[in-house]
Amino acid sequence: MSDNAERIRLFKVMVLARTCDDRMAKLKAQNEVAGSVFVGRGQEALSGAAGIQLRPGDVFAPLIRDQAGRFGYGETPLDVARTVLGRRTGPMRGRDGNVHRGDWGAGLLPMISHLGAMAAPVIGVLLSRRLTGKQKPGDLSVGIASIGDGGMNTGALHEAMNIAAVERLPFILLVADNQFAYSTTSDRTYACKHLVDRAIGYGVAGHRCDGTDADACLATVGAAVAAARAGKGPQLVVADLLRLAGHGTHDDASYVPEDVKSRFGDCLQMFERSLIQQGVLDAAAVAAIRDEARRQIEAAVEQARAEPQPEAATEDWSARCERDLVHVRSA
Ligand SMILES: Cc1ncc(C[n+]2csc(CCOP(=O)(O)OP(=O)(O)O)c2C)c(N)n1
Repeated sequence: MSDNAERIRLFKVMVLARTCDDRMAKLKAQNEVAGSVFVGRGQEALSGAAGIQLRPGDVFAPLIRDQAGRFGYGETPLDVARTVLGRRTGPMRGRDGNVHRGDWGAGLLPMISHLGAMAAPVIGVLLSRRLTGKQKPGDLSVGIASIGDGGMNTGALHEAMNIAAVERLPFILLVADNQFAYSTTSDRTYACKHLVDRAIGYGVAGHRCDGTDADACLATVGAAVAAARAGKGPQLVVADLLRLAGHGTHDDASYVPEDVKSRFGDCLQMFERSLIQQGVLDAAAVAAIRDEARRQIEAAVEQARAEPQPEAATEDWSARCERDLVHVRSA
């Protein structure tokens, strides 16, 4: 089992993500958000375990359910609030859909699409690092791309996995198999027994874990990251879980049958219970973590609300602006 400091770090990131997601969903319900809001309820353990095991110099391409991973990797609540509320002070300067945010300089790639588009950019960064002599053998910087079970069936994803395997890049594909591709059930999405079996076909290492068990996620993602860093090539991690919400706030997930719901617990509740039962945290410590998360998210929302939205007539609409280019030059 991971050490308790790491477990507490993961728990804090999960609480912060859940608090943030709930707050953004409420802002949407209050009509303060243009576009939809997507939440990662039920997927925080896997996502957070990935985010906290990356280090500066690594690359992370999160998807729409990865607030926990984003926070674990260093995204701030203020960047979230500014983007969701469309403020020009945000990382995408208020010009982009609220999940399409990132920071190239920090190795946090802005999402192009939820459907398989992010593996290739991560692999491209890793390959360029090798070709420009920036990798240290035996202690490689690694890249993680998140994907859902639906996205696993897109052409771009297969091409990216193939070249990652051929080049033996330090790439980890993190698959949240949440039983549904939007509302399509897994038996209508793929025919192999389990998605981890595809590792054999790609020629990469495969790992499987219970995505509702935070300790299992820490151990499994940790092993995959360590193997990639050591030069053992791409790693496929598939976690079994259920998203405990709709695809986005516009979807009530009424297509999820009760018997499926009863098979999967809430990773955050279960982790809290086991940390308390094992004496790692007590009820007062948990309450303090929750209060601190609420304080941080409220402060970010209040600050973002007071800031300006972009001015269509005067905004620089070019894809990259001077601020982005400064990051790239210094990378
Ligand atoms: C290129 C592209 N094709 C189709 C869509 C529409 N779409 C959005 S999410 C989704 C299914 C995603 O399934 P999965 O990866 O399992 O994620 P989940 O929402 O279930 O977590 C589809 C078909 C899209 N966003 N982009």
